[in-house]
Amino acid sequence: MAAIASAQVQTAIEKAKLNISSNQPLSAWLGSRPSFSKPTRSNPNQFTIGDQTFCDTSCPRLPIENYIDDVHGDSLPTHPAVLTNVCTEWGCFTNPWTISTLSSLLPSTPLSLDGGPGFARGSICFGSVTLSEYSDYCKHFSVSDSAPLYVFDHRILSSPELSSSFSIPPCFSNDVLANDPRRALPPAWLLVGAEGSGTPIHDHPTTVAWNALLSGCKVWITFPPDIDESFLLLNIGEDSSDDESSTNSSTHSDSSDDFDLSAIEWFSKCRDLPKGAQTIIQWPGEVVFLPEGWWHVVLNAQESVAMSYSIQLRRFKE
Ligand SMILES: O=C(O)CCC(=O)C(=O)O
Repeated sequence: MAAIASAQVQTAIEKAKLNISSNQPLSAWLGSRPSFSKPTRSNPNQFTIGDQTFCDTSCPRLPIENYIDDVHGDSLPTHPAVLTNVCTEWGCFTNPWTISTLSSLLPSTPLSLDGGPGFARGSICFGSVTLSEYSDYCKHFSVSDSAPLYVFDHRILSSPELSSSFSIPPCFSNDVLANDPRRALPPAWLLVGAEGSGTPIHDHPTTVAWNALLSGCKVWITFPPDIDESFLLLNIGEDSSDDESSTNSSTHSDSSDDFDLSAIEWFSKCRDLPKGAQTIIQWPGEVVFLPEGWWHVVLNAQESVAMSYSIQLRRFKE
């Protein structure tokens, strides 16, 4: 690795790539990507990638005022929902955080960088980059990568520069796992994503998640906790739709070989969604709420800035 690194590292992004996956040459990150048409404000409910079109399935949109007195979140839904009116008065929404505004607020702060192709999926906070370096990557270089890197940072939201720009809704204010050493991952993440970056499919078995989008556009697919996992894996093979030995449709198989798909690969390989799956096209100011155990895969259909929280409510029973 040292030999590869000294020969090839030129930029912070390249260094991050080698930290994220030291056994892969930089060339392994490059590749073509399926083209997609971004949802737009005039056509806000539709997203097309390759030959697949995903339409927003009208997930319930619920005003946060419904939960204003529920400080333990007991009455939050048990299905995915979009919470509205959460961010209306937040400074980071009225003067929205974008890569450019955040770069001015945090000119030289290193932030954690992850994402990329399937081989990098196990990485959590292995890479590091400033927002101006990441901005440069988004503008000029991310398009050469088969799956772009994604700023996913769990420290910066509590910094003085950012923490006064938003407030935690009361229904998310009591985290049973606060200060609990059994917590698997930190609760609060700033997400800054190039177009085409995303979060591969996963669930949070014991925590609910809420994700506030401040700029850009995200496309989510969610699945109930009891979904047949073969639907998630999408190990459809490059030409399985032509494979006559395949008795099932090309939507799924029971091999786990492709569990490590990046979000963009997952979307481009996905065919029909099973019953119970939801497609959510999320716009700035909307908060996606996911109950405990729901699976999700998320693609930044436009360059996006969001914050993502994962907390355990007292309603969760082992
Ligand atoms: O990329 C995203 O916005 C989704 C983030 C997510 O799934 C998570 O934080 O658990």
